Amino acid sequence: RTLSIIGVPMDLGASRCGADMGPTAIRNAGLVSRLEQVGHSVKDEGDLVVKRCSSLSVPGTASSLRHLDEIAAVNERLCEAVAKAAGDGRLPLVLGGDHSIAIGTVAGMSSRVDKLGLIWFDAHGDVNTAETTPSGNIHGMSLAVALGCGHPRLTGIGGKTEKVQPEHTVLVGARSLDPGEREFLKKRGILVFTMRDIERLGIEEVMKRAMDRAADGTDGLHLSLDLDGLDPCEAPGVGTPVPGGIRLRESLLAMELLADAGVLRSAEFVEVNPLLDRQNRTALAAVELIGALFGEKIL
Ligand code: DIR
Ligand code: MN
Ligand code: MN
Ligand code: MN
Repeated sequence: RTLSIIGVPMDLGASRCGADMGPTAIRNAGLVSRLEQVGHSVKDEGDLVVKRCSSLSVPGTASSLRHLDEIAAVNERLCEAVAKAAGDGRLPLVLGGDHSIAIGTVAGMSSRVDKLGLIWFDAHGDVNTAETTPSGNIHGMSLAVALGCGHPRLTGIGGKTEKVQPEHTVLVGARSLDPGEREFLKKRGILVFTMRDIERLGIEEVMKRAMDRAADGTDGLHLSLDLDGLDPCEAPGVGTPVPGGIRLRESLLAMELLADAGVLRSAEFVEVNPLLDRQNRTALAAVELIGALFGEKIL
């Protein structure tokens, strides 16, 4: 397979700086050579340009979307880059950056894939809107935008407003949802596997059910993986760690099951924050997961 790596050094969607260094950290953890060892041919397209902002950590008012202009502009360009790669037959692998960049990735893929399924691996729901956000941070809104809900500057990126259907969208790893998010997920009937479900069913069964939803009746799926879905003891370098997460070994199995199913059209790995990390552990975990997702085998 031919892959396109697209880095997005974005940290405007969260209120902590450092996620902008994620793409560099993941590359330095050995990403390209790992993919080449599995036999893929890799085109590293480098990083998109994201404007620096000095007032990043200044508290903004909740319900006003912070850095909307620049986030919309970057996601427009990301959408184009992803659509171009996919249109040329390369599988887009997007490196973040905070999770607001999923807006552009999903928009780009949905312009190339008729019916796109979506697996959202995350401790959070990312389905806030301007009305429900407790923080004003757009990284907590990107799944809502992909489903067609949110600021028109964001939902308007790419062709259609609804990039994915709720019945083809699955959340895996949820353990920190805001009240408005619970309501949003319930109202739209989105399948959510919380940590409780993973504990009780096991990750294999959860992934089987997740793929049933996201891959059945679609033309393949996008994996949007927030590293904070993992347990912070194995992925400490994230802006909003939540204890009690998915273990690395379970996450690796999840990636292997996705690889075996052969339904993946694109993937993104986001929220790696080297400033909060220890010895690049989180970027190394990301590379392990990417290796498994793209066919590394132990035997
Ligand atoms: C929270 C945190 N739900 C918000 N979200 C995070 O600000 O909307 N998403 N951390 O990754
Ligand atoms: Mn997220
Ligand atoms: Mn998260
Ligand atoms: Mn986030």
